[in-house]
Amino acid sequence: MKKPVTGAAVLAMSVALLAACSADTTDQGSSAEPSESSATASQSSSDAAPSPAAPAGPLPNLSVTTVLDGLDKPWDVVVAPDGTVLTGERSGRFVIRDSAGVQRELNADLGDLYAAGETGLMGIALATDFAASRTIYTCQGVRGDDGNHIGVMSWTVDPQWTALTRTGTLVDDIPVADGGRHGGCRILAHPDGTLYIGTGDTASPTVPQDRNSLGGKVLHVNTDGTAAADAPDRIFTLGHRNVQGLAIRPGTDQIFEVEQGTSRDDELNLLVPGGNYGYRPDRRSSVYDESVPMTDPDRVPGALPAVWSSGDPTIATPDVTFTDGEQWGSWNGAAVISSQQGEKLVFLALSDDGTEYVAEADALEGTYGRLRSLTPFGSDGGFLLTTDNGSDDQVLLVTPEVG
Ligand SMILES: [Ca+2]
Ligand SMILES: [Ca+2]
Repeated sequence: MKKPVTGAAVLAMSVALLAACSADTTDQGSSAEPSESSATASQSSSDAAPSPAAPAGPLPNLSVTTVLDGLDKPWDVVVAPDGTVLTGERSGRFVIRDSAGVQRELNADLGDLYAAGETGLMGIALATDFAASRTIYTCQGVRGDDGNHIGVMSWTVDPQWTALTRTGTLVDDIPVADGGRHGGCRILAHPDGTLYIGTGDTASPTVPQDRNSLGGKVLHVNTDGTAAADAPDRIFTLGHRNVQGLAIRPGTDQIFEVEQGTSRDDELNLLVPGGNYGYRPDRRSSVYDESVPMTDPDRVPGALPAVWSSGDPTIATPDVTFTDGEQWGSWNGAAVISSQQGEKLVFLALSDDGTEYVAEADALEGTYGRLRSLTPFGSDGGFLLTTDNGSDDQVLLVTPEVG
């Protein structure tokens, strides 16, 4: 697990990342303050942005209110322009809090949903043009005539928020394991209209490194399901274990991913087109070997190092978002990672280039049980958070207390 590093080390790290090398040789300072010694950095990194100072103060106190309750494993949550909050239970139910504040269920045909173990109704995203198109995307297990898979489909919702109507299928060939283990699956709707899709490796030894499988990948597709320009065969990045978090860092074009570690090393990764994130659990024939590292540069040459990892043991990290508002003070712009096993949020202040973290702080530890999904909410710098306890689960609104 890497510690916060100096500015010089951040520069060295960016060089290491560009060169696709392990970070193990990076000189790691003990101070979180930026260094003045960046003149020693190599020429290729001389125009890299300097690392920001670590946050000047402690994390603000958090205010938490309940938005939806009485739920059973709400997996994802989105907020529409009219203020409607939509969540979906993994077992197959859409629930909203409408703009009048009323909690109610939406009608939707989920008759072909494959819900088992970790798989079911998972990622939800509003289309970037939702206000005009009323289009919503889901990623979910699907029972098919030729076996089960995980699919990404489009729906429209009526203006009164009474029913979702399925309108198409974008992706129908993401693999799923019998029993649903490591099914992913997160959707990120990019402002440019394309979709990024984080998938799981189906607990299969060869899937993460197999370019003929959509498992253990981050996919990048257009809204008709075709490959985006930077994603041959739809594969944007590979070598992942179980991708359940995707987020754009505000004010940048940096896309971050979180994935679930084995018994250790949940990871936050900065995605680079074509990047291989180094999970290769096929050391023993036909065995899903989870004793391999989450990033294995020896067996996966060029494997990209994580920006942050949990170390040992895993805390189980299903999503990431970013603080976005002056209310967060010196923690504005930090990554926020949710934790199921650790029952907390982890805040990470990042270097400008996104390749390193410069400070870490925990919040809400042990307060709401297992925590799953994170979604930016509104103009007061808050975000929505779903719990993952299996009974009386909630969608919470978390905001920083000012002053
Ligand atoms: Ca990795
Ligand atoms: Ca999210």
